[in-house]
Amino acid sequence: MERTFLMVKPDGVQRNLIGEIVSRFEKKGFQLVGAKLMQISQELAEQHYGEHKERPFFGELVDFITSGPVFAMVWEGENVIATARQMMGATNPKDAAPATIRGDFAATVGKNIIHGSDSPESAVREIGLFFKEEEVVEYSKLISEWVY
Ligand code: DAT
Ligand code: MG
Repeated sequence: MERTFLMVKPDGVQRNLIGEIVSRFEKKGFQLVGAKLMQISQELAEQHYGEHKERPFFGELVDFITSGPVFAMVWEGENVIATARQMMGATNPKDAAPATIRGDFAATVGKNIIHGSDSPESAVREIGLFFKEEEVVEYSKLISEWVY
């Protein structure tokens, strides 16, 4: 089963959106297999956003993601990487469709509420950056027979 890394960013935590966001992925039928509230270090932020280090907004991005606690998660399900990206909405909330997380709750690209892995390669990389192997739990739910 496919896995992805999702994270409620500091703005989402401050705005009390952890429950709302977890609820959307639960109701869709995805399964939570890892989660923790944590403070991201400067070093982890720079690693996580390494692909953007030459971009003009890199400094702001690192400052923002380390500005308060985040809620880091691993979710499992068929096609969860691409479907979660669709449920998140476009990177810039002004382009994000209604009924997406960014479309419903965010107003500006610098505070867009949620991160999600964009490919199988980044999912593996990001899960490995944020979670120890024993922090991701293997389990099954009877309800999955009613989802798949
Ligand atoms: P996403 O988070 O949708 O994967 P991304 O990987 O292109 O988007 O960028 C990472 C984050 O960087 C994004 O969530 C918000 C910020 N960002 C992206 N483009 C930006 C821009 N032009 N100005 C300011 N921040 C930006
Ligand atoms: Mg990205």
